[in-house]
Amino acid sequence: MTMNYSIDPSAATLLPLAKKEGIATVWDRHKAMQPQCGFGQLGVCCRICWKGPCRIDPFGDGPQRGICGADADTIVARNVIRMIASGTAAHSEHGRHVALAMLGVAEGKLPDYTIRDEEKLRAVAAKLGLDTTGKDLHDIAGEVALVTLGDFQNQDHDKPCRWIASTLTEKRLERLAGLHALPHNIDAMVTQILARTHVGCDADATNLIVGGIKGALADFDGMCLATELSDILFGTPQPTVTAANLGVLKEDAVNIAVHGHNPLLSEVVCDVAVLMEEEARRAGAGGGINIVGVCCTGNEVMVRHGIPLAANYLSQELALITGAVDAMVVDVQCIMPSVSEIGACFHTEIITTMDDNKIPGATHVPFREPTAAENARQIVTLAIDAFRRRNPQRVVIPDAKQTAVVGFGAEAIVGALGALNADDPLKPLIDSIANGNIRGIALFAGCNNTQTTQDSSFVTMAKKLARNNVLLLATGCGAGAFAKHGLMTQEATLEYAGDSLKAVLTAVGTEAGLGGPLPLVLHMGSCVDNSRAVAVAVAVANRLGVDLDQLPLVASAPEAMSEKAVAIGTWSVALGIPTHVGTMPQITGSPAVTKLLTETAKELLGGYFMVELDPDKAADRLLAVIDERRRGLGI
Ligand code: CUV
Repeated sequence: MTMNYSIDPSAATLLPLAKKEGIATVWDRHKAMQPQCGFGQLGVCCRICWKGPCRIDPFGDGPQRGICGADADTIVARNVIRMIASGTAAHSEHGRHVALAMLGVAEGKLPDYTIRDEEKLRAVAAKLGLDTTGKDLHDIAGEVALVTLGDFQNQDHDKPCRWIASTLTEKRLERLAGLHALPHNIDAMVTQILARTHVGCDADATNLIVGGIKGALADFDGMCLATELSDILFGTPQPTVTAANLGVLKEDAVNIAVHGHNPLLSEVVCDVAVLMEEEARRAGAGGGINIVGVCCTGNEVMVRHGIPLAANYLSQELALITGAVDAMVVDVQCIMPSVSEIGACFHTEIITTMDDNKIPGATHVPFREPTAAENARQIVTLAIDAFRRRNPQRVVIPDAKQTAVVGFGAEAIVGALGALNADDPLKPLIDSIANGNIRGIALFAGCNNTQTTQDSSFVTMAKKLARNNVLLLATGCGAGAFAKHGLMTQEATLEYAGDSLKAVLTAVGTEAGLGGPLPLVLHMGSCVDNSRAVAVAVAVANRLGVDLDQLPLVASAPEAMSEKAVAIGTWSVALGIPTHVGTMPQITGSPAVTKLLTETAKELLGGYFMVELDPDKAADRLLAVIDERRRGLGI
């Protein structure tokens, strides 16, 4: 039975244990929820006002309009763009938080943070069109932060957000401007979606979806700025060797899991933990302090500092069931509220840190940037105290741990390629695509979802695409899946890559000093780091003088789940990228919206959604799209 839930070997060890101990996990709750509401699955349930809830009869026998008169198209469109608004809000709050921290650093108000990547700061300032001559580092940081915060404040509708305008290809910007889809202000886009979907407002499904696309592009803007400013503050990822899966927990160490999304907290916890090793040893932890990551916080510290990744989304509860996690420190997003209940079955401290993200039963340590190190010390102290209470009899750390070579941001990829051609780093990649050694590029993103076997679709699709010489990039819980299943190793390249892809990865990896091929899947970071993949694609498109919708580039979220994934998928489509979804999106109750997103979008934007639940068939469809794009380019 376990195998239907997950292909993760940790689940095979820990789910029977959970069952024996009577601990319910996400999979038990999924089962208890069956059958799930069919109206909700189709997206035709409206709860926007109190005359409802209303639902449209998908068989055509019952009501075809809600009480206000909204039909299935209106209801589905409103529901889906509200998801985009929430996803955009989530990512952009994260981005704002980082931008404000950077302003604080520039103003000398945040002693626990610093500028770790000066070169990147200068590159970002130049990209944003700032004149930095004669200015010192802090002044530049301050200007970059203010310009960035301008993307949350600009009221001039004719002036698009600065980050998006300085990131995309000219052709893409023109195309989006032509559709009135270029955002001018991130916050305004979220507000506008909520406003236009209020009862009695926008009822035109097409107009609503275009508004949603604009909102999703604001999400993209927020991601670009979150990623780039985080690199400036915490370092730009470079290839590093680490490990993944629950076997990274240590019996003899204080295990602290950092979980959530925003690096502002986790970075300081990592710094402080190093200084508190001795205290941990005094408490009996011979192995000191072992920080491990969960979800996208895990990805952030993994690609920047090689911190091992313990779990992706669906495995977060399993981490606790090992009985070996002393504290799980969480910030925002993708944290199951159930963690406090499961933590209470053990000695584990669940520590919330953000005042607007609390969980009943958890210990709250309010995290403030000006006192970051002090807050982190409190957190680590709680973890060490919990370690003293740990029951060694209940510790079951699965024998599941895979090596993972990670840290492939745009700079690292260009850097590795530069080892082959220092004067023109993109040339080896472009040549390999042109001569077919690399058939295309696929970006895997997105979550885990109980609607499908955990990690399975990611692994199945990646193996098939790699065999067909597709270069694979990954972020988010998809990256977590590949790391856990050993696909971010040089061995995986040798085993699974098609011959020509293997040759390219070997040439680049060897020249770049990795002592062998690049890993089969390149870990680019967290969900907000999807912007890194776009940066590479834009560089290639600009170099070729084409737009993004001409490149043999596809995206896939085989196990999508969150509202953030809806936002990301939608901007991916808006940027011209054919985007596969492997779980059923809640839109099919409206044939009009479904057609718009899966067919008409292709004419309007070049990108479009492809829904295919079978991973094997999905890989075939992506290969067909890649070939179609290749034909378009005449290669
Ligand atoms: Ni932001 S959004 S489950 S942690 S990828 Fe993971 Fe990634 Fe989805 Fe969440």
